[in-house]
Amino acid sequence: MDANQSDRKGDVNLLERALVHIPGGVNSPVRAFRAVGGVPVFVDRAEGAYVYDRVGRDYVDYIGSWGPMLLGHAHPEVVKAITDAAARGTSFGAPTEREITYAETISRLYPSIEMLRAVSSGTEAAMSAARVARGFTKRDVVVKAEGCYHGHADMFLVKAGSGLATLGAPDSLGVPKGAAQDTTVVPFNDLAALQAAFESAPERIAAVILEPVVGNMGCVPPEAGYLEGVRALCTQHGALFIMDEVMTGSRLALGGAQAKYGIKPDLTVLGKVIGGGMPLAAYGGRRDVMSVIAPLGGVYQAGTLSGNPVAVAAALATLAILEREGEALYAGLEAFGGKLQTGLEGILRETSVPGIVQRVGSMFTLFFTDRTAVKSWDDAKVSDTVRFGKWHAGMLSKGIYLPPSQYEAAFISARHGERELDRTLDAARQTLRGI
Ligand code: HOZ
Repeated sequence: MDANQSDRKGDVNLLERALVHIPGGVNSPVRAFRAVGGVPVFVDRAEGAYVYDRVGRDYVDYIGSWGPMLLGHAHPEVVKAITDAAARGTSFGAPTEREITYAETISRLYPSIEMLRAVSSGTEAAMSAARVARGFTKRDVVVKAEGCYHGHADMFLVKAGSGLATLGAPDSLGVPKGAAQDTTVVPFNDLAALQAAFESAPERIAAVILEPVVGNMGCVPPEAGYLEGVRALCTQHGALFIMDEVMTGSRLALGGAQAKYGIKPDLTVLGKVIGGGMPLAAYGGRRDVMSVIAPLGGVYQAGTLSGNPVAVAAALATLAILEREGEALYAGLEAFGGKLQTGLEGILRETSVPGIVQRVGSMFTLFFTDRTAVKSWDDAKVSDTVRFGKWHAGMLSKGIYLPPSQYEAAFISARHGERELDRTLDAARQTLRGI
Protein backbone atom coordinates (compact mmCIF):
# COMPACT_ATOMS: atom_id res chain seq x y z
CA MET A 1 0.00 0.00 0.00
CA ASP A 2 1.37 3.41 -0.90
CA ALA A 3 1.66 5.96 1.85
CA ASN A 4 -1.01 8.60 1.87
CA GLN A 5 -0.52 11.46 4.23
CA SER A 6 -4.12 12.64 4.02
CA ASP A 7 -4.97 9.70 6.24
CA ARG A 8 -2.57 10.00 9.15
CA LYS A 9 -5.23 10.63 11.75
CA GLY A 10 -4.10 7.49 13.61
CA ASP A 11 -0.61 8.93 14.16
CA VAL A 12 -2.09 12.26 15.28
CA ASN A 13 -4.22 10.46 17.87
CA LEU A 14 -1.29 8.40 19.12
CA LEU A 15 0.88 11.52 19.45
CA GLU A 16 -1.80 13.22 21.54
CA ARG A 17 -1.95 10.17 23.80
CA ALA A 18 1.85 9.88 23.98
CA LEU A 19 2.28 13.54 24.97
CA VAL A 20 0.40 12.99 28.24
CA HIS A 21 2.97 10.74 29.91
CA ILE A 22 6.10 10.85 27.73
CA PRO A 23 8.10 14.09 27.35
CA GLY A 24 7.53 15.26 23.78
CA GLY A 25 5.67 12.00 23.18
CA VAL A 26 8.93 10.18 22.43
CA ASN A 27 11.68 8.28 24.22
CA SER A 28 14.47 10.00 22.26
CA PRO A 29 14.08 13.61 21.12
CA VAL A 30 14.83 13.49 17.39
CA ARG A 31 11.90 11.10 16.94
CA ALA A 32 9.47 13.91 17.80
CA PHE A 33 9.88 15.46 14.31
CA ARG A 34 10.17 18.92 15.91
CA ALA A 35 12.93 19.94 13.47
CA VAL A 36 10.89 19.11 10.39
CA GLY A 37 7.35 19.71 11.58
CA GLY A 38 4.61 17.15 11.22
CA VAL A 39 3.73 14.10 13.18
CA PRO A 40 6.01 11.11 13.78
CA VAL A 41 5.10 7.78 12.25
CA PHE A 42 4.09 5.37 15.02
CA VAL A 43 5.60 2.15 13.78
CA ASP A 44 3.68 -1.07 14.20
CA ARG A 45 6.09 -3.49 12.57
CA ALA A 46 9.02 -3.62 10.18
CA GLU A 47 10.33 -6.10 7.64
CA GLY A 48 13.23 -5.91 5.22
CA ALA A 49 13.58 -2.35 3.89
CA TYR A 50 10.17 -1.24 5.15
CA VAL A 51 8.48 0.04 8.28
CA TYR A 52 4.68 -0.17 8.57
CA ASP A 53 2.24 1.88 10.61
CA ARG A 54 -0.85 0.54 12.36
CA VAL A 55 -3.04 0.72 9.25
CA GLY A 56 -0.45 -1.12 7.15
CA ARG A 57 0.90 1.94 5.34
CA ASP A 58 4.43 1.13 4.17
CA TYR A 59 7.49 3.36 4.16
CA VAL A 60 10.88 2.69 2.59
CA ASP A 61 13.06 2.98 5.68
CA TYR A 62 16.26 5.04 5.60
CA ILE A 63 16.45 5.41 9.38
CA GLY A 64 17.05 1.71 10.05
CA SER A 65 16.55 2.25 13.79
CA TRP A 66 19.27 4.95 13.51
CA GLY A 67 21.78 2.48 12.19
CA PRO A 68 21.52 -1.04 13.57
CA MET A 69 19.37 -2.60 10.85
CA LEU A 70 22.08 -3.21 8.26
CA LEU A 71 20.52 -6.57 7.36
CA GLY A 72 17.04 -5.07 7.11
CA HIS A 73 14.29 -5.57 9.66
CA ALA A 74 13.26 -8.91 11.11
CA HIS A 75 15.89 -11.02 9.37
CA PRO A 76 14.60 -14.59 9.91
CA GLU A 77 17.91 -15.92 11.28
CA VAL A 78 18.19 -13.07 13.76
CA VAL A 79 14.57 -13.44 14.85
CA LYS A 80 15.09 -17.17 15.39
CA ALA A 81 18.23 -16.55 17.44
CA ILE A 82 16.29 -14.11 19.62
CA THR A 83 13.30 -16.39 20.18
CA ASP A 84 15.48 -19.44 20.86
CA ALA A 85 17.55 -17.47 23.36
CA ALA A 86 14.50 -15.92 25.05
CA ALA A 87 12.99 -19.37 25.59
CA ARG A 88 16.10 -20.28 27.61
CA GLY A 89 15.82 -17.25 29.88
CA THR A 90 15.98 -13.53 29.20
CA SER A 91 18.56 -12.37 31.76
CA PHE A 92 20.90 -14.16 34.14
CA GLY A 93 23.25 -11.50 35.47
CA ALA A 94 25.90 -14.20 35.27
CA PRO A 95 28.58 -15.10 32.74
CA THR A 96 27.60 -17.17 29.70
CA GLU A 97 29.55 -19.05 27.05
CA ARG A 98 27.96 -16.96 24.32
CA GLU A 99 29.49 -13.79 25.79
CA ILE A 100 32.92 -15.36 25.31
CA THR A 101 32.06 -16.25 21.72
CA TYR A 102 30.88 -12.67 21.25
CA ALA A 103 34.13 -11.23 22.62
CA GLU A 104 36.13 -13.64 20.44
CA THR A 105 34.10 -12.64 17.37
CA ILE A 106 34.50 -8.89 17.92
CA SER A 107 38.19 -9.34 18.60
CA ARG A 108 38.60 -11.32 15.38
CA LEU A 109 36.73 -8.73 13.30
CA TYR A 110 38.46 -5.76 14.99
CA PRO A 111 42.12 -6.70 15.56
CA SER A 112 42.70 -3.48 17.57
CA ILE A 113 40.28 -4.85 20.20
CA GLU A 114 42.20 -7.30 22.35
CA MET A 115 39.75 -7.10 25.24
CA LEU A 116 36.22 -5.73 25.42
CA ARG A 117 33.28 -5.18 27.69
CA ALA A 118 29.68 -5.59 26.52
CA VAL A 119 27.27 -2.91 27.78
CA SER A 120 23.72 -1.91 26.90
CA SER A 121 24.00 1.32 24.88
CA GLY A 122 26.44 3.45 22.93
CA THR A 123 26.18 6.11 25.64
CA GLU A 124 27.38 3.64 28.25
CA ALA A 125 30.17 2.38 25.98
CA ALA A 126 31.49 5.88 25.21
CA MET A 127 31.42 7.12 28.80
CA SER A 128 33.11 3.94 29.99
CA ALA A 129 35.83 4.19 27.33
CA ALA A 130 36.55 7.77 28.43
CA ARG A 131 36.77 6.67 32.07
CA VAL A 132 39.17 3.89 31.11
CA ALA A 133 41.31 6.33 29.11
CA ARG A 134 41.46 8.69 32.07
CA GLY A 135 42.22 5.86 34.49
CA PHE A 136 44.96 4.47 32.27
CA THR A 137 46.70 7.75 31.41
CA LYS A 138 46.00 9.38 34.80
CA ARG A 139 45.03 12.51 32.87
CA ASP A 140 41.69 14.33 32.86
CA VAL A 141 41.12 16.14 29.56
CA VAL A 142 39.13 14.52 26.75
CA VAL A 143 39.15 16.15 23.33
CA LYS A 144 36.12 15.76 21.09
CA ALA A 145 35.27 17.13 17.66
CA GLU A 146 32.50 19.66 17.24
CA GLY A 147 29.35 18.05 15.83
CA CYS A 148 30.38 14.54 16.86
CA TYR A 149 27.97 12.84 19.23
CA HIS A 150 29.09 10.24 21.75
CA GLY A 151 25.88 9.61 23.63
CA HIS A 152 24.40 11.68 26.40
CA ALA A 153 26.91 11.38 29.24
CA ASP A 154 27.56 14.81 30.80
CA MET A 155 31.12 15.25 29.57
CA PHE A 156 30.12 14.72 25.92
CA LEU A 157 27.15 17.09 25.76
CA VAL A 158 29.34 19.95 24.64
CA LYS A 159 28.89 21.11 21.06
CA ALA A 160 27.45 17.67 20.35
CA GLY A 161 25.67 16.97 17.07
CA SER A 162 22.67 14.66 16.71
CA GLY A 163 19.57 15.63 18.68
CA LEU A 164 21.17 18.75 20.15
CA ALA A 165 22.07 20.06 16.71
CA THR A 166 18.59 19.14 15.52
CA LEU A 167 17.01 21.24 18.23
CA GLY A 168 19.49 24.09 17.68
CA ALA A 169 20.99 23.71 21.17
CA PRO A 170 24.81 23.54 21.37
CA ASP A 171 24.87 22.12 24.89
CA SER A 172 22.44 20.55 27.36
CA LEU A 173 20.99 22.12 30.47
CA GLY A 174 21.69 20.11 33.58
CA VAL A 175 25.35 19.48 32.83
CA PRO A 176 27.36 20.88 35.74
CA LYS A 177 30.27 23.11 34.73
CA GLY A 178 32.63 20.72 36.46
CA ALA A 179 31.51 17.78 34.32
CA ALA A 180 32.31 19.57 31.08
CA GLN A 181 35.36 21.58 32.14
CA ASP A 182 37.74 18.84 31.08
CA THR A 183 36.19 18.45 27.64
CA THR A 184 38.02 20.35 24.91
CA VAL A 185 36.28 20.78 21.57
CA VAL A 186 38.05 21.12 18.22
CA PRO A 187 36.62 21.31 14.69
CA PHE A 188 36.39 18.01 12.80
CA ASN A 189 38.86 17.60 9.92
CA ASP A 190 41.23 20.21 11.43
CA LEU A 191 44.59 18.78 12.45
CA ALA A 192 46.09 22.19 13.21
CA ALA A 193 43.39 22.80 15.84
CA LEU A 194 44.04 19.41 17.41
CA GLN A 195 47.76 20.08 17.50
CA ALA A 196 47.09 23.43 19.17
CA ALA A 197 44.89 21.69 21.76
CA PHE A 198 47.73 19.32 22.60
CA GLU A 199 50.20 22.20 22.83
CA SER A 200 47.97 24.24 25.13
CA ALA A 201 47.46 21.35 27.58
CA PRO A 202 50.75 19.47 27.69
CA GLU A 203 50.42 16.03 29.30
CA ARG A 204 46.84 16.73 30.33
CA ILE A 205 44.95 15.11 27.44
CA ALA A 206 43.85 11.56 28.20
CA ALA A 207 42.14 10.87 24.90
CA VAL A 208 40.81 12.18 21.63
CA ILE A 209 37.41 10.74 20.74
CA LEU A 210 35.72 11.14 17.40
CA GLU A 211 33.48 9.45 14.86
CA PRO A 212 35.77 8.40 11.99
CA VAL A 213 32.96 9.17 9.56
CA VAL A 214 30.59 11.52 11.34
CA GLY A 215 26.94 10.53 11.21
CA ASN A 216 25.66 12.91 13.86
CA MET A 217 25.94 16.19 11.96
CA GLY A 218 24.78 14.46 8.82
CA CYS A 219 27.28 12.30 6.97
CA VAL A 220 30.71 13.96 7.03
CA PRO A 221 33.70 11.91 5.85
CA PRO A 222 37.24 12.41 7.08
CA GLU A 223 39.51 14.26 4.68
CA ALA A 224 42.49 12.31 3.32
CA GLY A 225 45.15 12.10 6.03
CA TYR A 226 42.94 13.35 8.87
CA LEU A 227 42.54 10.08 10.79
CA GLU A 228 46.23 9.26 10.24
CA GLY A 229 47.08 12.71 11.63
CA VAL A 230 44.88 12.21 14.70
CA ARG A 231 46.54 8.84 15.30
CA ALA A 232 50.02 10.36 15.03
CA LEU A 233 49.25 13.30 17.34
CA CYS A 234 47.77 11.01 19.99
CA THR A 235 50.83 8.77 19.89
CA GLN A 236 53.20 11.74 19.99
CA HIS A 237 51.48 13.23 23.04
CA GLY A 238 50.81 10.03 24.99
CA ALA A 239 47.02 10.29 24.62
CA LEU A 240 44.68 7.49 23.58
CA PHE A 241 42.74 7.60 20.31
CA ILE A 242 39.15 6.48 20.92
CA MET A 243 37.26 5.75 17.72
CA ASP A 244 33.53 5.99 18.19
CA GLU A 245 32.31 3.41 15.71
CA VAL A 246 28.77 3.18 17.03
CA MET A 247 27.45 4.16 13.60
CA THR A 248 30.28 2.98 11.37
CA GLY A 249 31.15 -0.31 13.10
CA SER A 250 30.47 -3.30 10.81
CA ARG A 251 28.52 -0.91 8.57
CA LEU A 252 31.28 0.63 6.47
CA ALA A 253 33.20 -2.66 6.53
CA LEU A 254 32.97 -5.82 8.60
CA GLY A 255 35.82 -4.46 10.73
CA GLY A 256 34.41 -0.93 10.75
CA ALA A 257 35.91 2.35 9.62
CA GLN A 258 39.22 1.35 11.21
CA ALA A 259 39.47 -1.49 8.68
CA LYS A 260 38.27 0.67 5.81
CA TYR A 261 40.80 3.45 6.50
CA GLY A 262 43.57 1.27 7.97
CA ILE A 263 43.85 3.09 11.32
CA LYS A 264 44.45 1.36 14.65
CA PRO A 265 42.79 3.16 17.56
CA ASP A 266 43.70 2.44 21.18
CA LEU A 267 40.04 2.08 22.17
CA THR A 268 36.90 1.57 20.11
CA VAL A 269 33.29 2.29 21.00
CA LEU A 270 30.76 0.04 19.27
CA GLY A 271 26.97 -0.19 19.16
CA LYS A 272 24.11 -0.40 16.67
CA VAL A 273 25.02 -3.07 14.01
CA ILE A 274 27.21 -5.09 16.39
CA GLY A 275 24.22 -5.28 18.75
CA GLY A 276 22.03 -7.03 16.16
CA GLY A 277 19.17 -4.57 16.70
CA MET A 278 19.04 -5.23 20.44
CA PRO A 279 20.19 -3.05 23.37
CA LEU A 280 23.82 -4.12 23.17
CA ALA A 281 26.99 -2.07 22.73
CA ALA A 282 30.64 -2.63 23.56
CA TYR A 283 33.92 -0.89 24.15
CA GLY A 284 37.35 -2.35 23.94
CA GLY A 285 40.90 -2.05 22.74
CA ARG A 286 44.46 -2.58 23.87
CA ARG A 287 44.92 -5.28 26.49
CA ASP A 288 47.11 -3.07 28.70
CA VAL A 289 44.52 -0.29 28.60
CA MET A 290 41.49 -2.52 29.19
CA SER A 291 43.29 -4.19 32.09
CA VAL A 292 42.59 -1.14 34.26
CA ILE A 293 38.92 -2.22 34.52
CA ALA A 294 37.66 -3.82 37.73
CA PRO A 295 38.16 -6.52 38.87
CA LEU A 296 41.60 -6.39 37.20
CA GLY A 297 42.19 -2.73 37.99
CA GLY A 298 40.70 0.30 39.65
CA VAL A 299 38.33 1.64 36.97
CA TYR A 300 34.75 0.69 37.81
CA GLN A 301 32.02 -0.13 35.30
CA ALA A 302 29.13 -2.56 35.75
CA GLY A 303 25.62 -3.33 34.52
CA THR A 304 22.81 -5.77 35.27
CA LEU A 305 21.95 -6.23 31.61
CA SER A 306 25.52 -6.10 30.29
CA GLY A 307 26.08 -9.07 27.97
CA ASN A 308 22.38 -9.88 28.08
CA PRO A 309 21.89 -13.38 26.62
CA VAL A 310 19.08 -12.47 24.21
CA ALA A 311 20.92 -9.40 22.92
CA VAL A 312 24.15 -11.34 22.51
CA ALA A 313 22.31 -14.07 20.58
CA ALA A 314 20.92 -11.47 18.16
CA ALA A 315 24.37 -9.92 17.77
CA LEU A 316 26.06 -13.26 17.12
CA ALA A 317 23.47 -14.16 14.48
CA THR A 318 23.92 -10.77 12.80
CA LEU A 319 27.70 -10.98 12.79
CA ALA A 320 27.58 -14.57 11.48
CA ILE A 321 25.46 -13.44 8.53
CA LEU A 322 27.80 -10.51 7.86
CA GLU A 323 30.83 -12.82 7.96
CA ARG A 324 29.13 -15.39 5.72
CA GLU A 325 27.98 -12.87 3.12
CA GLY A 326 31.18 -10.85 3.49
CA GLU A 327 32.37 -8.64 0.68
CA ALA A 328 29.32 -9.33 -1.51
CA LEU A 329 27.04 -7.72 1.06
CA TYR A 330 29.19 -4.59 1.41
CA ALA A 331 29.60 -4.38 -2.38
CA GLY A 332 25.79 -4.51 -2.72
CA LEU A 333 25.37 -1.68 -0.21
CA GLU A 334 27.97 0.38 -2.05
CA ALA A 335 26.25 -0.28 -5.39
CA PHE A 336 22.83 0.78 -4.06
CA GLY A 337 24.35 3.82 -2.35
CA GLY A 338 26.15 4.85 -5.53
CA LYS A 339 22.98 4.63 -7.63
CA LEU A 340 20.97 6.53 -5.04
CA GLN A 341 23.61 9.25 -4.80
CA THR A 342 23.93 9.62 -8.58
CA GLY A 343 20.15 9.70 -8.92
CA LEU A 344 19.69 12.35 -6.24
CA GLU A 345 22.53 14.48 -7.62
CA GLY A 346 20.91 14.34 -11.07
CA ILE A 347 17.56 15.44 -9.66
CA LEU A 348 19.21 18.31 -7.73
CA ARG A 349 20.75 19.51 -11.00
CA GLU A 350 17.47 19.10 -12.93
CA THR A 351 15.52 21.06 -10.34
CA SER A 352 18.26 23.63 -9.57
CA VAL A 353 17.82 23.05 -5.84
CA PRO A 354 21.10 23.90 -4.06
CA GLY A 355 22.27 20.74 -2.36
CA ILE A 356 24.95 18.10 -2.15
CA VAL A 357 24.84 14.41 -1.33
CA GLN A 358 27.59 13.17 0.99
CA ARG A 359 27.92 9.44 1.32
CA VAL A 360 30.27 6.80 2.61
CA GLY A 361 29.03 3.31 1.75
CA SER A 362 25.58 2.87 3.26
CA MET A 363 25.52 6.20 5.20
CA PHE A 364 24.43 9.38 3.42
CA THR A 365 23.00 12.87 3.81
CA LEU A 366 21.49 15.33 1.37
CA PHE A 367 22.68 18.70 2.69
CA PHE A 368 20.65 21.66 1.47
CA THR A 369 23.57 24.02 1.02
CA ASP A 370 25.35 25.96 -1.66
CA ARG A 371 28.72 24.83 -0.30
CA THR A 372 30.57 22.27 -2.39
CA ALA A 373 31.39 20.11 0.65
CA VAL A 374 30.44 19.79 4.32
CA LYS A 375 33.66 19.09 6.18
CA SER A 376 32.86 20.29 9.68
CA TRP A 377 30.09 21.64 11.89
CA ASP A 378 30.82 25.17 10.59
CA ASP A 379 29.79 23.95 7.13
CA ALA A 380 26.90 21.80 8.35
CA LYS A 381 25.28 24.47 10.49
CA VAL A 382 24.58 26.83 7.58
CA SER A 383 22.44 24.24 5.78
CA ASP A 384 18.92 25.32 4.87
CA THR A 385 16.96 23.47 7.53
CA VAL A 386 13.65 25.01 6.42
CA ARG A 387 14.11 23.44 3.00
CA PHE A 388 15.16 20.21 4.70
CA GLY A 389 11.81 20.24 6.54
CA LYS A 390 9.92 20.55 3.25
CA TRP A 391 12.04 17.79 1.71
CA HIS A 392 11.35 15.53 4.66
CA ALA A 393 7.59 16.17 4.62
CA GLY A 394 7.40 15.67 0.86
CA MET A 395 9.29 12.39 0.99
CA LEU A 396 7.29 11.11 3.96
CA SER A 397 4.05 11.84 2.15
CA LYS A 398 5.30 9.60 -0.67
CA GLY A 399 6.23 6.75 1.64
CA ILE A 400 9.94 7.48 2.13
CA TYR A 401 11.02 7.46 5.78
CA LEU A 402 14.10 9.68 6.18
CA PRO A 403 15.72 10.85 9.43
CA PRO A 404 13.71 13.86 10.60
CA SER A 405 16.80 16.07 10.88
CA GLN A 406 19.38 17.58 8.57
CA TYR A 407 21.89 16.46 11.19
CA GLU A 408 21.28 12.71 11.27
CA ALA A 409 22.78 10.42 8.63
CA ALA A 410 20.43 8.20 6.62
CA PHE A 411 21.13 4.47 6.50
CA ILE A 412 20.71 1.91 3.71
CA SER A 413 20.13 -1.77 4.41
CA ALA A 414 21.08 -4.87 2.48
CA ARG A 415 17.37 -5.30 1.67
CA HIS A 416 17.13 -2.04 -0.29
CA GLY A 417 16.93 -2.97 -3.97
CA GLU A 418 15.79 -1.68 -7.37
CA ARG A 419 12.14 -1.36 -6.34
CA GLU A 420 13.02 0.81 -3.35
CA LEU A 421 15.53 2.80 -5.41
CA ASP A 422 12.95 3.63 -8.11
CA ARG A 423 10.34 4.55 -5.53
CA THR A 424 12.82 6.79 -3.68
CA LEU A 425 14.02 8.59 -6.80
CA ASP A 426 10.45 9.10 -8.09
CA ALA A 427 9.49 10.61 -4.75
CA ALA A 428 12.65 12.76 -4.72
CA ARG A 429 11.92 14.10 -8.21
CA GLN A 430 8.38 15.09 -7.29
CA THR A 431 9.46 16.55 -3.94
CA LEU A 432 12.44 18.56 -5.16
CA ARG A 433 10.37 20.04 -8.01
CA GLY A 434 8.07 21.54 -5.39
CA ILE A 435 10.51 23.08 -2.90
N1 HOZ B 1 20.56 10.22 18.69
C1 HOZ B 1 20.70 8.90 18.18
C2 HOZ B 1 21.06 8.94 16.74
N2 HOZ B 1 22.05 9.87 16.41
C3 HOZ B 1 19.48 8.06 18.43
C4 HOZ B 1 18.24 8.69 17.97
C5 HOZ B 1 16.99 7.93 18.39
O1 HOZ B 1 17.03 6.76 18.69
O2 HOZ B 1 15.97 8.57 18.43
